[in-house]
Amino acid sequence: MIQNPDGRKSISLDGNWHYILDPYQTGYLDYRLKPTNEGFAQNAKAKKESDRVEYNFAKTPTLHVPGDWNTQNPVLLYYEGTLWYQRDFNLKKDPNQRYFVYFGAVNYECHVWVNGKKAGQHVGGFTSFDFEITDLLHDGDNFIVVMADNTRKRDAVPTVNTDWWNYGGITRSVRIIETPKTFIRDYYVQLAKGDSKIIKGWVQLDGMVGDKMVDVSIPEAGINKKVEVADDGFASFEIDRVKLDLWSPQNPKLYEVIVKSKTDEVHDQIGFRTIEVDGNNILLNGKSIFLRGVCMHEEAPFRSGRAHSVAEARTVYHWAKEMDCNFMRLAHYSHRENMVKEGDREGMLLWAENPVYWTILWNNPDTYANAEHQLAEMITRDKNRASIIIWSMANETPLSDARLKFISGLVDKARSLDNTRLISAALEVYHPKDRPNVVILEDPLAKYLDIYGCNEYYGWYAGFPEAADNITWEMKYNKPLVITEFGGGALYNYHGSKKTRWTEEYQEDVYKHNLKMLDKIPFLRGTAPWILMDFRSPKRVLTGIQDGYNRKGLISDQGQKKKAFWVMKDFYEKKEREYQNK
Ligand code: GCB
Repeated sequence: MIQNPDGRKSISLDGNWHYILDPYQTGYLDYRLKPTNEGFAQNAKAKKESDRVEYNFAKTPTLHVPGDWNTQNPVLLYYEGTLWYQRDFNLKKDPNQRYFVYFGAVNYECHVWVNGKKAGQHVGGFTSFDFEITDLLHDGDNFIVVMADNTRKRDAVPTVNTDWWNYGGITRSVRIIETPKTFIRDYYVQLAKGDSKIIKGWVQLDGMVGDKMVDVSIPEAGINKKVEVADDGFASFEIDRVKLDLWSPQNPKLYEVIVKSKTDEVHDQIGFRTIEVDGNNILLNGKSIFLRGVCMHEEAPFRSGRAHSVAEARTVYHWAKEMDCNFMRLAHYSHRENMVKEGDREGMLLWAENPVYWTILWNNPDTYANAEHQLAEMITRDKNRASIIIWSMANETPLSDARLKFISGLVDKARSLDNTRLISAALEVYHPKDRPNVVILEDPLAKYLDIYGCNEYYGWYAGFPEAADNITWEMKYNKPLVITEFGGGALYNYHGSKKTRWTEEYQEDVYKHNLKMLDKIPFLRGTAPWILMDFRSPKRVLTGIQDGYNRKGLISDQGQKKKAFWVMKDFYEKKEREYQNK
């Protein structure tokens, strides 16, 4: 994957693309259900009136890219299956350059052709990828065809059952990146684990044609390091005795970092901070912090659908800051790059998550390979972002040996790619049979994690709000606990007694009782209630209340704050004061 597409010379392919809805995969399979010669990918046109060509992109309507297809045409709201996209573009091809088509994400599987020739295919709905198309491009007019398929599959990651909308299509930006023959494909520039005086990193060149040196410089910090490149284009480096103004929520300082080779140069904005655990504490730049968090899906405020813009990212962060948050759990999959970059600028600490959700096929090696691949893509893209402090492996996964092997394998992979961030997962609560009022945190996966993440729903799925009052928490490990979900549903502006489900008063009461319980846990170092904003989910079928939305938002899908929002804000203001002098 090409690191930092924003820092490259590129042309955008965002805009209107023609599309053909193809539920029977006619563009791909013949009437015996055998693959054709890549059917619609050819973008064939009838030349004579007698020609039989049974499709014509030029006459079809368009969809906007980036964007899910579901919310652009009412016919597509529930559509799950195959859809073909096509657009023309013009490009002046320089014979001395290389070209890549870069997708921010396509949900879920996609196949890409340029000028009728296959460029590549990709699986996984939330990560970026690119294909080299230097040899497929023409100088001048070109066309690109993408087949996107969001069919849910039992052996996929995530699997068939999730509590969010399966938005399909080219959900994030597309561009063509132009590079020199030898270019800087990837780089990693971060403080060494727990050491604010040493920068450790590496650079990977692609298409080595004898470059010997790369330069890594941070002019504002007086850093300029020349590094020798090995034959495979790889160069690792260490810069010690650095003096940097450290990144934090109070001071989201970003430095311009320039990586330069003989033929290429990439500029990035990177923040430097350390993140560690020490017993029950989470240390940011060596100082104990409390993660004043909230969860969020990649759902667009006000309009519903997949969010994609910077403006939408800002809206969400500003709501969270209004609640006095310093932390956001980006659930349940990798969110778009501009969300994470905006997190860097806003000073929001982030939890990034792989879509290993509920009950995927733990014993299936292909499912594991898929999960590991998506994890690697997430870390590859975001490993230079100061805001991301936690990689989450999974959410609410029932205990079994196969699951333990699967997720601990992912932990090893994550640590091998990035040893500086913390690893966690959102786990479930367990009660010992003889002590029903005790939560015992003893998931065997915890041994592999830096932070014990835990979801609980006292007062919503488990009993009434008072249920939380008598519960005490015990943990078998000397680690920080972060409550990665709690909460309950309420329809905005539905008022009544606190005993009436779905009222704002009921939800408020859930929050009050839960926060009282949680605040007593000595090893608690963060909370992220579920969820900042109502979001679409086809599982939520209660007419008049849910109407296709999960209503656990502290804010409605139209941006209206519910009563529980203010309860959370009070709690966070108190926590902020408490941690100021630690
Ligand atoms: C959970 C899941 C989350 C759901 C939420 C709910 O435990 O992790 O994806 O949306 O509960 O609302 O039930």
